[in-house]
Amino acid sequence: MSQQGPAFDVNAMTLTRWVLAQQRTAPAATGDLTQLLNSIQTAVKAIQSAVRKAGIAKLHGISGDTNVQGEQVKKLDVLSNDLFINMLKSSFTTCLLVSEENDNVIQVETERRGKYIVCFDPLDGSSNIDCLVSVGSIFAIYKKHSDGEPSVADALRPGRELVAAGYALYGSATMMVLSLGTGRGAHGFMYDPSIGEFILTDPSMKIPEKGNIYSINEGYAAEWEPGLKKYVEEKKNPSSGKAYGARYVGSMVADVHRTIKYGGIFMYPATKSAPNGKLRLLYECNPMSFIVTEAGGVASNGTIPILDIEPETIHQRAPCYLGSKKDVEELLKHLK
Ligand code: P6P
Repeated sequence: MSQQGPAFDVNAMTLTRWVLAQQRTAPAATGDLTQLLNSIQTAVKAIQSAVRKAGIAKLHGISGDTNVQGEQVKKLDVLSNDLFINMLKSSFTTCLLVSEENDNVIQVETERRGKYIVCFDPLDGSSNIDCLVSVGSIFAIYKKHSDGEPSVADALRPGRELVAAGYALYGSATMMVLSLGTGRGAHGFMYDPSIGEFILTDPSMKIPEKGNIYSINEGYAAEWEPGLKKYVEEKKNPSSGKAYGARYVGSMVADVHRTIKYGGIFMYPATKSAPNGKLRLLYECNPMSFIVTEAGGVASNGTIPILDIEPETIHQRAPCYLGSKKDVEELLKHLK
């Protein structure tokens, strides 16, 4: 009698398989980006394992250091940053790294260099770790076009020039969402711990054209510009139709992923005390805006598309309004 076990997909579309198949569709592809994405996948698998057992493994708690943002760096932050740096360097495909945790750019040693620049936030939302709220990793990949030694200028490029971007969400499940370039769509892969692989579950993700959720930290409302105050008030007390729901996790990856799945708008605005907002352009706003745009949404700093901003410094901040096309366009009409 045959064993009736759970259905096992012997032909699962894993992230590794999918990236390899995508490589075959790009005639000039050398396989370096495939190698780079697999190294990021390895870092994410290790981080998700650490995040899931942090409380037991005593990885929570303050490591006693502070990062370039002046924030207390928790042990998981340090571990995640080390994983990204080590896996990226050992992929032999990168020449320059920008991390949320490092003051300056990280030059990859000559003998391990490749043609890509990676900007990343290894563990975004880390202030939520100790209370077990979802956190994430975010990455943005440029190809080096300049000759000679890699320099910070190779990273200070608008998000439009990204060749790939993505995030990992360590939530009720672990998911990676990835885009391999402008016009290539955004695709979601759920982690299956039973086989240790990411499985394609959300091909060609599409954000609803309009949603009914707004996401913003209302604790700063007193510092918002008048147009934003008016917009949020209208979401709560509309002149017609139903009020929007409010959702705010305080982890950008969780808030943006929900916005892609359900629609609506995520906002981290400029305020009087933070005239450029809080979120970092290179490794938060750009990659998340790239993914939202590939999913059919809109991402703006209130004046221009975020992907058109010309970066000046590696840790610069940008106001961020992103989500469903109709919701973001309605907000932009309210801003001065
Ligand atoms: P606030 C997390 O620290 C983070 O960088 C983003 O993930 C998140 O969207 C934002 O800051 C939350 O900031 O000021 O609302 O706590």
